[in-house]
Amino acid sequence: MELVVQRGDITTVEVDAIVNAANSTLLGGGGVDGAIHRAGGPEILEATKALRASELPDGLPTGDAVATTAGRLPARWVIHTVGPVYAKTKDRRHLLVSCYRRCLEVADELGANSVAFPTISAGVYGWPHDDAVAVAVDTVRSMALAVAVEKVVFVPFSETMETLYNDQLAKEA
Ligand code: AR6
Repeated sequence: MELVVQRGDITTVEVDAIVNAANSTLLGGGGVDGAIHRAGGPEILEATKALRASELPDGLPTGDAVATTAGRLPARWVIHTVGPVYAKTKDRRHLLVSCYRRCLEVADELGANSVAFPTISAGVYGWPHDDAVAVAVDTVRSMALAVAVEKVVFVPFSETMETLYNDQLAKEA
């Protein structure tokens, strides 16, 4: 599996599937979720509403992932996942690990060869940036032989985040 870092707006990345850091309702929000729905158009919301009306009446649990169309985006699919809200007093790291695992499993089931990830939970959900990046890189690396996905693109939104990814990737696996 090839791992690359490409700073910028994830909605413009040309991969088979982009990951959305959504919330359990799957009905949209701010941050990267808002950007994906704006750029992808109403088809994505129609698809998430259909999921809510069928297999996910209570919403998507934290740590899980589900795919929809990507609407007008260059990608073919959006894989929605729900990161944990950071809380110093509770260890929710396993849920953040689960987001990356489940996204790659869903991508594998879809037959997606390339997947782009934003830094899940690192915005509104308050996860410390260095640890959010460590979970992202280490979990994806740990899945490299378990899935057929050939390329993962990490998409930091800022230069400081980009540096964190490059530093983490430079560490021994
Ligand atoms: N491309 C790449 N990364 C982005 C983009 C973009 N277009 N926009 C923001 N980021 P967040 P969360 C970065 O808050 O913490 C939503 O309202 C951002 O700088 O989008 O998992 C959902 O509906 C940060 O590093 O997601 C949920 O309610 C990272 O993406 C809640 O926010 C994640 O920030 C989820 O919070």
